[in-house]
Amino acid sequence: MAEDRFYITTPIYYVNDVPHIGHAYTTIAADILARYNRLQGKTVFFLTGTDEHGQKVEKAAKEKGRTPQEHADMLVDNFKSLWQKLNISNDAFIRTTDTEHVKTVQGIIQLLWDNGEIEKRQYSGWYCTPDERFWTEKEIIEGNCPDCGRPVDEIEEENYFFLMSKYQLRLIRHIEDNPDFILPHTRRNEVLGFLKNNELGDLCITRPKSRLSWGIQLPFDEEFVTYVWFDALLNYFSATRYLVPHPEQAKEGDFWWPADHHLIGKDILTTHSVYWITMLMALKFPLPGNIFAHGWWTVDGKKMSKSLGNVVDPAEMAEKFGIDAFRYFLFREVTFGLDGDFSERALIRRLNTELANDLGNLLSRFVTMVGKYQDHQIKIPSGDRTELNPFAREIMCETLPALNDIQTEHWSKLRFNTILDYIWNIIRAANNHIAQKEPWKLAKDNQSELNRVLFNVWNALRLTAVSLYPFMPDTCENIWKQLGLHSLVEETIQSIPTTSEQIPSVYEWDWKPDYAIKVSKGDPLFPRVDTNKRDKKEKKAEGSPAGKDNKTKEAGDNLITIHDFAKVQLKVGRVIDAQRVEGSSKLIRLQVDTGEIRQIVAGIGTSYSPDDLRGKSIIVVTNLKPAKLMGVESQGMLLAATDSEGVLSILTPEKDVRQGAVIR
Ligand code: ME8
Repeated sequence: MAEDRFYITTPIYYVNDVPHIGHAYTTIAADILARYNRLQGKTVFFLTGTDEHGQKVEKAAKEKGRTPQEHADMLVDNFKSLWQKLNISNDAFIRTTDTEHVKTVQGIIQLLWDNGEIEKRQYSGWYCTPDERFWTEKEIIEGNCPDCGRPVDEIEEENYFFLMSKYQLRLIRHIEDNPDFILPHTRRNEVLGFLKNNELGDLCITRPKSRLSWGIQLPFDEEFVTYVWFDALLNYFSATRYLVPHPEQAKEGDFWWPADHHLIGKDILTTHSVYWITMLMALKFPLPGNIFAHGWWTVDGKKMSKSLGNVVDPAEMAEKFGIDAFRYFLFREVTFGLDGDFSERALIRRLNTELANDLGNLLSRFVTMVGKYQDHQIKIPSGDRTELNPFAREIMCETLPALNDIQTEHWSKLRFNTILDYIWNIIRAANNHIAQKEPWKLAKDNQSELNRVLFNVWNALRLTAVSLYPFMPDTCENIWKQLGLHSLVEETIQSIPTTSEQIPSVYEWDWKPDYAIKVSKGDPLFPRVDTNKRDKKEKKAEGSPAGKDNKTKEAGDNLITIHDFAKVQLKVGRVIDAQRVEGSSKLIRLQVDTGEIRQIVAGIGTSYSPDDLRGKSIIVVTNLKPAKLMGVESQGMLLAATDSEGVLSILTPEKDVRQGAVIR
């Protein structure tokens, strides 16, 4: 991969889905990385798009009396306009119905056919129409799809198969040799566990036209089309042939291929880490640098679904709270990689405290003071160029290097909320500095110290703006302007050192533009949301008397009473036996003695092996309704903590306690 270019992708979303916060999440994450890399002076290609072939689009179009193409043409704007509203800086938007994409897919499938990587076979399997996926007899659960739980149909037909199975060992080796190839590491372990415990099959990549015509026709057999996964995954490559900033570079070898990161949700990890990578191996194309599978958003603790009516519209959130507050919340609230729960209340809490109080107030107080005490001028203290004062030293020698230094790997491992933590250290340090130094007192009798303090805060705000820009681009340009500067992006890029000259970087303490700096007040960055007013409004809407129990509500929606807690029966159990559930890298079946023997199926297989568990004392919820996981009954649940990398740690009593002991 060329050092000076950066290629990032999102999944191409099903065109007939209504875009929601899940789609926005992946796309904003890609936008953050694209903007960060542009600020580093790299040439960036940021690709998103829509997946338009397949049965679901064909069926929906028919129901509406349209051709599939007309249907896709109408729906694609839902995504394009949302990305505009959310300030997404994608360089290209690919549609799998683009003529050039279709041609590339046909060229590639022909190549694989010519090289003996594809075979025609009689096939029978269990087909899940909503997921457009075949399952084997072993995989289905009581006649239902193991993924979505809906009924599957048995289908027998001739089809073309990509001979994926022969790449199984090579794939395992590649993942083992490249520890960061799949991130977070828990997902990598899941894929490795799956590949090591299961025999990889070959991949059915076609449908007979008689059953599905809305796909890409095979160049060597007009009775068949290829669609969804084979067609869709190839978008990442085909875009580098016709949508890149400089297509001529695509022709000269591989300037744009492979991608640095494929960002996806955890739902499509197998298709990317197994199907896609083995396809690339068969094509002898270089492999991408990383596949990052992030976690899943629920809403107020529930899965988002049209039937529950809880699908969150990102455009509505951005309108209500501001684009940047919404973007910030998504990456501040949850470690990228883990699952998260969305609620407006949590967003408002962060908006009011971290954005309006910590950052917004800091800027507004600072700008007011510079106006009042220094006639809007920033005066650079003479000594500061050679020797940093203690405040500057802390930021320049500790916080910023940790934030920017690629050695810390925060950016390359997509640790967004760790990065935000560092940035907030700068903001808090600046707020403390003002509180300690009391510039309003210095203004009376110590002009030179006042200059220094205000210069310190100016710099802290300036460094905050450049560092925070990828997350909140408009807000940071606004801060930059209020600080008396012209253009954050242009001035940052201009200040990047070239090999021959040493131009001071904007990340340095003594950076200043070559024009007079005039600090000027703008609109407040983040107007506070009045939670009392909002609660009253909500209560009114619910028809209940307003204002009565606002206080308890403020304290947290998640509070439960002691009676609620008493409903949960917790006991100490001893693990008598543990075995992996066949076909799953995550699930372990435990026999646990809690005074009686019960079977528990726990999703801990990526953090523990069965051997680690035998003989262990654990805490078990014993009055949970039994549930089936991959067809195996679980009579309870064990308790475990998750760290920021998603690694689990099972809770165990501090002293030796008999099995069956009640926890209260
Ligand atoms: O799977 N939480 O498209 P898709 C977090 N066309 N992310 C979510 C989410 C949620 N609740 N819901 C959706 C497809 N996503 C294929 C992809 S790629 C070659 C083909 C995000 O419209 C997440 O990125 O179902 C997930 O992987 C993607 O949307 C699935 O989008």
